[in-house]
Amino acid sequence: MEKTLVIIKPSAIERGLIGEVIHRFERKGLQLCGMKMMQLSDEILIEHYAHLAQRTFFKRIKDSMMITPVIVCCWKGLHSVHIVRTMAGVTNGREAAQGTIRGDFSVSVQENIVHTSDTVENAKIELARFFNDNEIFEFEQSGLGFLYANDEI
Ligand code: FUP
Repeated sequence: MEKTLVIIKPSAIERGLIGEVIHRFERKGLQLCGMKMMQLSDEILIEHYAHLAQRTFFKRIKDSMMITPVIVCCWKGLHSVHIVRTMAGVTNGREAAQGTIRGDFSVSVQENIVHTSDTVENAKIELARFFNDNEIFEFEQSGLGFLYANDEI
């Protein structure tokens, strides 16, 4: 099963939305298999946002990610990368659909509550960036028979 990274950003920490975000993925049926609070550094953000390094807003987004500690989570499930990204909504909170995390809680492009991995390949790279191997836990998710059909997993 796939694993994907969610970063609960300072915009969520400051606004008391940590539980709300976790609750949504939990209720969906994904398995939380790693979670920790950490203070991000310039170094890790330069790596994480390398695809935006040439953009004028690069420093602004890096700074916004260091205002408070963040919470990094690993969510596991069939097609979890796609599911989590869809539940987050599009980048701009003003355009994100109602019912998505960004659509329900953000009115901003930058202050958009969560980061979610965009592809399976990037999820692996990003999980390795934010977690040590011993911080991701492999354990059986109870009630799998009520989450999936036999031939789905
Ligand atoms: P996403 O995958 O939805 O998190 O979006 P990106 O990786 O493209 O962007 C990373 C972060 O940069 C976003 F969360 C917000 C910020 N950003 C801006 O502030 N302005 C932009 O035009 C694009 C992204």
